[in-house]
Amino acid sequence: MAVATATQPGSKHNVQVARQAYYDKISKFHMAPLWEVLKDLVTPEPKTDCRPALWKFSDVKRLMLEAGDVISAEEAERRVLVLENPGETGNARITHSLFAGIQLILPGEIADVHQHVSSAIRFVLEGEGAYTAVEGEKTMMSHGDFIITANWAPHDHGNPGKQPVMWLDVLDMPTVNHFQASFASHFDEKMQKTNHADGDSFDRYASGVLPDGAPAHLNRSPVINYPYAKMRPILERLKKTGDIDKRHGARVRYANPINGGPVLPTMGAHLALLPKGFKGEPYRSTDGTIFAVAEGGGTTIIDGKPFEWGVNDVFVVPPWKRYFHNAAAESVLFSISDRPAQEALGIWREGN
Ligand code: 1HN
Repeated sequence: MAVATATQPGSKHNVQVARQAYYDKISKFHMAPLWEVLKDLVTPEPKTDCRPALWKFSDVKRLMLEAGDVISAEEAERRVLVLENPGETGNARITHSLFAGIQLILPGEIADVHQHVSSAIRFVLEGEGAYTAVEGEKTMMSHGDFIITANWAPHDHGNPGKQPVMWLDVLDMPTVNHFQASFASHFDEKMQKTNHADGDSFDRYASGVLPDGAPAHLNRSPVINYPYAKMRPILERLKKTGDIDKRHGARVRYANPINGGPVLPTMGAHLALLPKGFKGEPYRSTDGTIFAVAEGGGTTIIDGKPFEWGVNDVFVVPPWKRYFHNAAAESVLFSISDRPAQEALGIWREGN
């Protein structure tokens, strides 16, 4: 009986050697064998480097205030600490598609006006007295306010108040850079001229009327600030009438009042109230999701591991990892993800 050895034609070893020689040859023509990598490219379930992670506000605040001693807002352009996903260290992202960071602006500081293709949202964590100016509207920032800065919208921030102000920034920058479509520009002046009063865009577009002649199609919301003071009572109404989703709690979706769609084409956000003692049912979806705690305290089990959270903590759930929330106290969770982008492309899925 013939025994295959390393020297026989047709042996496993010879096949490997012949294939490698072939791969080396085709590589000179900038070609490669799909069959060697197919299983890693077309996975039966989502594959991600993103890991579940949580940032305690007590750490974030202490370290962020130290950054105030190290660099001024002007020198930094934006004094932001990147929340780096531990599975994507060095890549300046919290999920594969989204950037998240914490920004600090100290009393007396301004952050100059600029614009870029990346859309941004801000969710205000702590402090009063700072403003952001977006597309001619200057809006004061308070805890829980959800502020959008759409693609190419000029924006600058300032703090004429007395307290340090911190907020969560989330940008679709990794998505824009995936398409290699980034542009940015600066203005000669440090602050933009603002002729729209605080709350102007909310009152104009989100009061059941629209300015006559407003566009019927707009792929981003014209509202700059969705104030927490206006959103919080709506959650209370949902709670009172028992409109509580078994997975998400009493939840609203931040909407574009022009068409009911998401606030931005690349990012969508929700605000959810979890009643005290809420024990959520498991949920998973293909959009890796960033949570910020507006109120309360509880635990979210992500992929079998508990993450305990309190006010202003930020945590992230990777794509398709199963999670459920337990609320020790009545809690309010803000969340944001790339779901609108995935839905537009027809690739978003959810499950339990
Ligand atoms: C940016 O422009 C801001 O305008 C914040 O406040 C964070 C992160 C990456 C790129 C641009 C801001 C940012 C950013």
